[in-house]
Amino acid sequence: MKLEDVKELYQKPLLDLIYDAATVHRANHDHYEMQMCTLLSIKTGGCMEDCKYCSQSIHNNADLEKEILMKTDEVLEQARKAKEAGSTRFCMGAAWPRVLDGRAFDRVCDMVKGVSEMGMEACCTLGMLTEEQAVKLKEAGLTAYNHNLDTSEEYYEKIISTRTYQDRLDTLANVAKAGISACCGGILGMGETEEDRIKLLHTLSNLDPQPESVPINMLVPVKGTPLEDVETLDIFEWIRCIAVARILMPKSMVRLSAGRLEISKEAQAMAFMAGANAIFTGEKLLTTPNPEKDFDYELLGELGMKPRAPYKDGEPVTAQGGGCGKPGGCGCASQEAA
Ligand code: SAM
Ligand code: DTB
Ligand code: SF4
Repeated sequence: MKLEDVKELYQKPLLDLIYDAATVHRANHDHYEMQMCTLLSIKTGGCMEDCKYCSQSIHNNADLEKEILMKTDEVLEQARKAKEAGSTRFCMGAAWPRVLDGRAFDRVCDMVKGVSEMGMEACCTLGMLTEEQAVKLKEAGLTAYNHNLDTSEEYYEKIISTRTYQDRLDTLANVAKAGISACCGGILGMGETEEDRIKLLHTLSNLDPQPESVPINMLVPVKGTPLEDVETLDIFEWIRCIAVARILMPKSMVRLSAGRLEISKEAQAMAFMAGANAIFTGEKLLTTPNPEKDFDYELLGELGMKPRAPYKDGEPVTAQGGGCGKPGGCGCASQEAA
């Protein structure tokens, strides 16, 4: 779709937009299902990039303990716990600007292999990546690689100066060449304009192939970062972006990522209506807090929704759905992996 058409869509009356997005959502997905995912920071802090929003950049002054790359066993233990808690996708994040070949990367490949063998979708976000490294991750069993465009190309250089938009696009191309699905989205509420949000959605939807997953992060204003005092984005703008993402990328998982802790359950329900169908569960994202598991399962229950089954090679691993398979789920661990 052309930029002008995306703009026209974006500016529709909100309730019409949500109605249209809900229609697209129901035609392409089971709208009762929510994919539950867990994040783990496998290497925390000390990152050389200067992303203005990030707690992990050495250029910022966030109060954060740096941690070296975790051991494979520890990561797989966390993955097992996440699976028991009902998660079907496990995403490992490292505060690296780029992947360097060597023992650390080999260890990450072992982690991916272990998570995949548990019957969970394995996802990584490790910064920039070459095609050869992407192939290694694919061979280890990686389902998806998270690499966000974050905002429009124009606003990007106001947020990050140590890399370019083209660097991001190059990594996304390497991921696609290796046959790995891309998880690619952005951050809203960084002081960008409506035009920037429209351009981001336009660029995301014109990626070829479209991202399998589109994380929509609401900025978590971390103390000690240059964006700590940025004005909070109106929640209807957040919902508008989710609806437009759903219409432009009908088959993608639209993933509510950072920022949910500050968003009311009513607004989250509206986002589900507008087509969001994946959330990160667990009380921590990478370094910032997230709603507790009970909040999420209660909300799904109240709305008559249920956790989604994991998918491997396009086929569901379980026939019943996540947890016990009851609508709304109960957070139980009775998930049988094939
Ligand atoms: N270093 C890798 C990279 O930048 O691609 C991976 C880790 S990075 C923390 C993953 C994503 O988290 C970023 O692309 C950004 O979209 C999101 N993120 C980081 N800090 C955030 C914050 N304070 N609020 C919202 N989203 C944030
Ligand atoms: C994404 O887009 N959001 C997640 C995941 N991909 C890796 C990360 C959110 C991080 C929020 C800030 C933090 O916890 O440090
Ligand atoms: Fe580093 Fe990623 Fe944080 Fe940027 S977003 S500072 S690349 S960890």
